[in-house]
Amino acid sequence: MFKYYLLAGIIIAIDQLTKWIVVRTMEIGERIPVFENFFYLTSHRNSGAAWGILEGQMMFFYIITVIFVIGAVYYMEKYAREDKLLAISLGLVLGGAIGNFIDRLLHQEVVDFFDFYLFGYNFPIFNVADSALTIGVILVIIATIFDETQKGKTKK
Ligand code: KNH
Repeated sequence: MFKYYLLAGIIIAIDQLTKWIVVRTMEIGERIPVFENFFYLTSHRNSGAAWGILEGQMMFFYIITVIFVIGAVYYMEKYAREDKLLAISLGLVLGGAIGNFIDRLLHQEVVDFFDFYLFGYNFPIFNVADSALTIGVILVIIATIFDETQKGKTKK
């Protein structure tokens, strides 16, 4: 059980460390090309959620994040023993949500720096916490679907 909280803790540490390095070494708006026309490190701030939606609605983000965290812990305590994949994905969601929560609590905005141009489209700049959240949510969906199919088979 504990190792999934450790995973969340590692995500939070990596997220906060990378954000700290970006804040300390880059000006806002500064861009470092990693792979020309594909991947840049751009120092960016976002006081909203994905695509800058709900800009500045910090109280909303605090409430939603607390719900995400409580939900993740509840399901981790409930299901982690029999479902490793679900536990790992909940650890990712937990780490990601807390990572952005720390930024919102301290600075009322989130530090972003992964800047990808996919087929000419500039995907919103994101950070380690967003990556953990997105991968975690996708894995939760996969784990849930997989469990449903497993239950379906054993029922017959
Ligand atoms: C991120 C997005 C697609 C779509 C949402 C759902 C809102 C709750 C609080 C959080 C939210 C979920 C949680 C209010 C970046 C704990 C950039 C965002 C998403 C999700 C739609 C900034 C994250 C671009 C603040 C998943 C966003 C992006 C957040 C969730 C892609 C398929 C991430 C990833 C990897 N981050 O949610 O500026 O816009 O860092 O913190 O937002 O608000 O791509």
